[in-house]
Amino acid sequence: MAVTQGMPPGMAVAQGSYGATPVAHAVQPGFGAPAQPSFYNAQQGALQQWFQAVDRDRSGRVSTQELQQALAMGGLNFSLKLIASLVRMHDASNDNSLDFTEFCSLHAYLTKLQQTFSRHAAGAKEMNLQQVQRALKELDLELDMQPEGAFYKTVQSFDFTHDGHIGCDAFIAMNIQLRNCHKMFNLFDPSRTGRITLDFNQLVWTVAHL
Ligand SMILES: [Ca+2]
Ligand SMILES: [Ca+2]
Repeated sequence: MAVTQGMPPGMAVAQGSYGATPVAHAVQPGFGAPAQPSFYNAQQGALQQWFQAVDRDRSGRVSTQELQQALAMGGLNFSLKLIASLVRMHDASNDNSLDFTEFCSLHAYLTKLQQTFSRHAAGAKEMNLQQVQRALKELDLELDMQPEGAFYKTVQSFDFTHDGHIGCDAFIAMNIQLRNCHKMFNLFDPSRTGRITLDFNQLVWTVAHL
């Protein structure tokens, strides 16, 4: 368990259950296609080398900026805000950077998302709405499917071309946001009632963590 955000305002006890999946050091099998090594299909030794290359200032830790550059090299162009969110998700030591173990955890997480995307996209570069729904379900993220419900609104917010299809980067970004929503919700719902009440400042605090 890695609650890295501290306690939500106005909450007596923070019992967030969301944390980085403890799969550090798992050697991920490559998933075909790319001939040149990428962030995803790197084996453990390659991952160590990658970590050292990413850690440009040789601090032994990967910063948000360093990670952004690394992911961009792997074809994932994310905003610094999203990267910071990704770092928080895997930053078990809570120092705003990733050591090698945390980096491996991040790698495992992104690999899982990428593999899920590839499987459901069935070779295409984008997924349609049905495929997104099935992929999210597989990742235990089931949302309200009504026309104006959470699922469609969320996908829409990542579907910048408004054609009902999203690519892998958008799928990953969506997952990060949904995971963070889950984490924040659980922080405000320690006894798991399935319902929370927020005042304005708590809402602002929550949004700042997404
Ligand atoms: Ca560094
Ligand atoms: Ca850390």
